[in-house]
Amino acid sequence: MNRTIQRVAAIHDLSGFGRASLTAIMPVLSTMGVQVCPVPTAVLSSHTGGFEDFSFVDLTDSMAEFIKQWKKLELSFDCIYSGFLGSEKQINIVEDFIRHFKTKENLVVVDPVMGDNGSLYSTMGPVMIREMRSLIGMADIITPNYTEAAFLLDRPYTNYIDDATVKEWAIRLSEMGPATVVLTSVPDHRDNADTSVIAYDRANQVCWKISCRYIPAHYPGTGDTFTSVMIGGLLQGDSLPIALDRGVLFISQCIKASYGFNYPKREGVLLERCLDILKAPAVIGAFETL
Ligand code: PXL
Repeated sequence: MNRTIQRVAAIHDLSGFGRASLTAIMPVLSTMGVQVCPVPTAVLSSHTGGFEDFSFVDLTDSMAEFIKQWKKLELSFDCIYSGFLGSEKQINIVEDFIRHFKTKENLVVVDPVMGDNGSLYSTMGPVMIREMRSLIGMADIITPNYTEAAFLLDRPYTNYIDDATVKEWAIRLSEMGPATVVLTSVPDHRDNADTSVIAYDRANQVCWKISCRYIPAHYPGTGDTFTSVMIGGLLQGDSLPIALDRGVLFISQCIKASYGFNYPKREGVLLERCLDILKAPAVIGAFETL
C-alpha cells in the first residue's frame, strides 16, 4: 500500500531502563520517518543484560486480545519486526501474526534474539532454539548475531571464522526460509580488531560484507538499534548493502560518542546524542562482495 508514512509492527518487550528493544527501536525508526506500532510482549524495569535484579510482567496472555483488535481494525503494515521473545507461546503468537498480516509487498524481519558472545541468555534453551528455527522460516530477512547463527545451525561457536565458512553459514540459514540473512558481530579473520556484518541475498545470489573497526566495549541493545536502522533504510528505498552500511556506521558512531564517557555500559549507547545523524542522507561507506 502507498502510504505517506511507512508503518512497522514491532513485536518486542518494553524495558524501562537501558536502551534496548522498544526504547531503542522507537526513537530510531521515528527519527527515520517511520511510524512504529508496538506489540508489547512484556514490561521489564530494565533489560536483563547487566542488571541482576529487574521486575518483569509477562504480557503473553494479553497479546492475543490486543492482536484481535488490530485484526478487527483491519490494520496493515509495511514491515513486521520481531525480536526478543520470552516463551514458545510468544513465538507461536508471532507466527499467527505473520500469517495474518503478511502480504506480497510487506517485509517480515525476524531478529532471533537468543544470546551473545558464545552463550545463550538465561531464558533461552533447546525448546526456544527449535521454535526460533520455525519462526525464521516465515521471515524475509533475519538478523542473527554470530552466536545465534551458531545455535540455529547447531555449529560450534569459535573465535575465528573465515569468509568462505561464514558465507556457507548464511546460505544454510537462508535454506531454512528467509531470502535474506544478515549475520552480525562476525569476527573478521583478516584482522582480529575488526568485526563484520555478512549478508546473503538469495534472489541475487550475492553475499555482502561490511567491516567495522572493533571498539572493545559491549553495549546492550546495539543489535536492536542496528536492525532498526537497516529497516528504516530499506523502507526509505535503500538497497540492502546501503541499508546495512548505514546500520554499521550508525552503531560505530554511537559507540564512539559513548565510549569517552564514564558511565555503566549496561545503560546502552548514548542514542540521544546521535539520533540526528539518521536524518542525514546516506553516506556510502565501505561494502564489498564475498
Ligand atoms: O536487546 C535484546 C534484549 C531485548 N530485551 C530484553 C533483553 C535483551 C538483551 O539482553 O534482556 C529484555
